Amino acid sequence: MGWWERMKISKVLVIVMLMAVTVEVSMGKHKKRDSAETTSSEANYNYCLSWRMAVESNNMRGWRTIPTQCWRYIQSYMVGGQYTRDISLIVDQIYAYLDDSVSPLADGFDAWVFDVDDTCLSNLFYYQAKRFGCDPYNPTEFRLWALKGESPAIPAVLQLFNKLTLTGFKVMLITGRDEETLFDATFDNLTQEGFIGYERLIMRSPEYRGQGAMMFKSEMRKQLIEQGYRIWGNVGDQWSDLQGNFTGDRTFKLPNPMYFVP
Ligand SMILES: *[C@@H]1O[C@H](CO)[C@@H](O)[C@H](O)[C@H]1NC(C)=O
Ligand SMILES: CC(=O)N[C@H]1CO[C@H](CO)[C@@H](O)[C@@H]1O
Ligand SMILES: [Mg+2]
Repeated sequence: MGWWERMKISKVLVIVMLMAVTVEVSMGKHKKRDSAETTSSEANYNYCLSWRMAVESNNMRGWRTIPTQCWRYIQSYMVGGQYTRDISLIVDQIYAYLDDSVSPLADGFDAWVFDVDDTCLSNLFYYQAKRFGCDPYNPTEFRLWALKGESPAIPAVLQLFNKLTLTGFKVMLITGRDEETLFDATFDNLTQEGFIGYERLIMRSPEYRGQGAMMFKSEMRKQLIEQGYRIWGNVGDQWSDLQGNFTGDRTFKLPNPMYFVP
């Protein structure tokens, strides 16, 4: 082999080595970038999980929108199965409570209270278009949605509802929805979705317009108590459904990380 041939071989070797180094360096860069991305998406997930827990435990109040960075997290929570599993675990607790600790007197005054929106009927379709709560609450648009009456039942809650009505409980649906404009749509939608056989659908009549949900619902429950009802249980997706006066012997908070009703 002459010097010229050797030079050619070593040139090729050098080029191959350079290429290998280049590939390795760029792969290293990718690896670095991937792990940086993973870390930041993990951090985001962890933050949004903390945020949701703070909301559910009522440690965070008066919030108007979910953080934009949690849009996808809340979406995946709501439609990916965990929301449904959380509700079903809570409803199981209610069945256990009914079996172990409730002794209805069967005198026609054993009552149970449910909220309507995102307790009996799901507004998930509406909130899907609102980036799961990243967009601020818009009362006009929500009213239009409620008028359309396209809210499906939350299946585990409907099952519980049926068990309660069949075993003689007087089920009271108490909602902050406006009675004058939304009674028909709400009543029809509940009926179509299978909520049949309840005792009362209590809505916000004109004199209670503008009153906070906790005050309004407390007042409605007070009237039930004054009429002789015993409220064994109270189920809602907002803390304002469950706090205040005459809250019931036990309250059950369903998850709702999409909006906050004061
Ligand atoms: C609860 O009852 C007390 C005493 O009647 C009243 O002052 C208060 O405003 C009530 N709270 C609510 C949230 O209704
Ligand atoms: C989902 C569902 O059953 N929607 C119904 C609610 O009630 C209205 C009437 O007010 C029906 O048009 C919807 O189909
Ligand atoms: Mg509600």
